[in-house]
Amino acid sequence: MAYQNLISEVKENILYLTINREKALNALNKDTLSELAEAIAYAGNTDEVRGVILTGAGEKAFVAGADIKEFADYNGEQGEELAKKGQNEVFNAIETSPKPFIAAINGFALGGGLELAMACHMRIASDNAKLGLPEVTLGLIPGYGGTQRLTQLVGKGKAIELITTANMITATEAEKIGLVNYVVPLEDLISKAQDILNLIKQRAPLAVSAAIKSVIASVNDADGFAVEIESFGKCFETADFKEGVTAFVEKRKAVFVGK
Ligand code: DAK
Repeated sequence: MAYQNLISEVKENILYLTINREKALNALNKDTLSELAEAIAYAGNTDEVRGVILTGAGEKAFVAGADIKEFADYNGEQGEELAKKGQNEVFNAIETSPKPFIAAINGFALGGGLELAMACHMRIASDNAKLGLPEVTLGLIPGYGGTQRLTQLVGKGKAIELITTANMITATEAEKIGLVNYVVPLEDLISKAQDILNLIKQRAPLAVSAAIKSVIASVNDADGFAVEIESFGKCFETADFKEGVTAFVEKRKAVFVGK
């Protein structure tokens, strides 16, 4: 897929998405959000992709926020339209994707950039990364789910502190409060994300998707227990379930087909 603001490449069943506006610290403008929306939908719909690594171009920023220059003169209606499209087609679409998304945070993850990372299923940060939600410095609040997802990840007290002070924190602090899963040197960032996805690739694809769906139901108003029960039942109907238990009994490695 050829995009203007996004580098998209599938290698060994992993989709690598790199937001490519390095001069603007990979700030999210409307076109970038549209391209992301398309790539996210593609990842969800093709068996070729077993997981996604989302990162930013260069060594300075993952994403330094929504593009402030672009939305500076938006009116309420345009703001609402941007919010609806972004929330549904990008942020919620990542969170509810059947494929695991890992944010590889290679520098500043601010505002909408941190919100994008929080919509992913896991976050790995390089040791130079800085994370924060500075929206109140612009007279805004996080608008791509940040107030909700930060609270889910770090709890109410820390979320309110981070959002109302607009403080940036280091990758190490972010790991301490549960905002990122791991902190690694910048040069190991992508390989750490690959290691996780390579493990997931060995597991039963439909079970992986069902597990993500059930976990996400716990944070999204749904009855998570009911979702888990239904998803669990569906696993019994898959060929991969039969293969998994047969392989166990036969003391061999399971070969899953995603059916
Ligand atoms: N938007 C546009 N351009 C940005 C940008 C951003 N968010 N962040 C950086 N840039 C641009 C800079 O303007 C500069 O461009 P030139 O001046 O060279 O043309 C270039 O990137 C390099 O940045 P700096 O020169 O500032 O680099 P420094 O190393 O000095 O500083 C910095 C790095 C990350 C500390 C600084 O750039 C900075 O503070 N950036 C802004 C961070 C920020 O406030 N981000 C949050 C934005 S608010 C919505 C939902 C959510 C949102 C919006 C709408 N809806 C539901 C509709 C989210 C809002 C936000 O994210």
